[in-house]
Amino acid sequence: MKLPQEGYPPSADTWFTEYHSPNSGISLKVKRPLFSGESAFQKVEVFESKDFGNVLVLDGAIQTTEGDEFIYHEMLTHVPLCAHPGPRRVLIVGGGDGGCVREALRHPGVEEVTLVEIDQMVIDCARKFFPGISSGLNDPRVRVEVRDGVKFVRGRRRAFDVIIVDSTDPVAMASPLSRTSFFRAAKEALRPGGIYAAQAQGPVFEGRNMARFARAIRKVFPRTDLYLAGIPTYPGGIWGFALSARGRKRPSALPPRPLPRGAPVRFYSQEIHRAAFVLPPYIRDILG
Ligand code: AG3
Repeated sequence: MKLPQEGYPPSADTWFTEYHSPNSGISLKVKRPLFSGESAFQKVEVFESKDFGNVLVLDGAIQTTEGDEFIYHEMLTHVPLCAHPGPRRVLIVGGGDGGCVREALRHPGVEEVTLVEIDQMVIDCARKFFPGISSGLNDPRVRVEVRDGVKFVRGRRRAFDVIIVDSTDPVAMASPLSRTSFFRAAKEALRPGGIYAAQAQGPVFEGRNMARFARAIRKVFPRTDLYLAGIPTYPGGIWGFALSARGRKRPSALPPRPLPRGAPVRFYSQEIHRAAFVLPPYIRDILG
């Protein structure tokens, strides 16, 4: 462990900072820039960090780091998939890095995973700079569609057991993914007993957005429960997810099926699954 004075002040080296407010943010020391490009949709950057491995940044916001991606991808994928009694067809909207695809493929019953990512540049960067995350994209059970997820979902009827929305923050490009019209289309696209899960922002800096998101989704899926995981490189370090069920039971009450023995998960477990729905009172207050 380095003593703080050896690595400070940060200005002597190159640091990447994502600002979470005008007054705070997270900084990672850059070992080496790897990619910077402007797609039709967003600014795409990849760099190697000292502490978290390779980092994918979209429009200035950290999306994925090799060091802590397992927490986010396991929690966004296994919570809905284990809450479903027997998922066979899975749709992932966004998530072009392939992390949710990789996790979904750990379920032996899953026959088909469709990934609908709007930005080819994200997929290309994932294949090149995040091989351990994107590995599942070449699996024969996976169909990759480079398309707008909103348009893809519209008009599909009872096609999927689980829909996972792994989007960027719901500003600009990703905002249609948190509108009631999208939630309605997604509900139609679910088979009976289907489960919907989405990243729902963090309560620390985005509490109001998180509350708004919860209200919007409950208009379409009255049975929606929020759950949390600690993710070191996301704003505030605590991240929220929404789990919605088409059926009659509250999604947090659906007993989690076990993962196959030996599945290489590092964060998810049945205990974590149940515990993640227990919200601290200050977060319950934020959510109203
Ligand atoms: N998608 C959601 C990341 C949100 C992070 N927000 C931020 N850093 N402001 C992550 C994609 C991973 N597959």
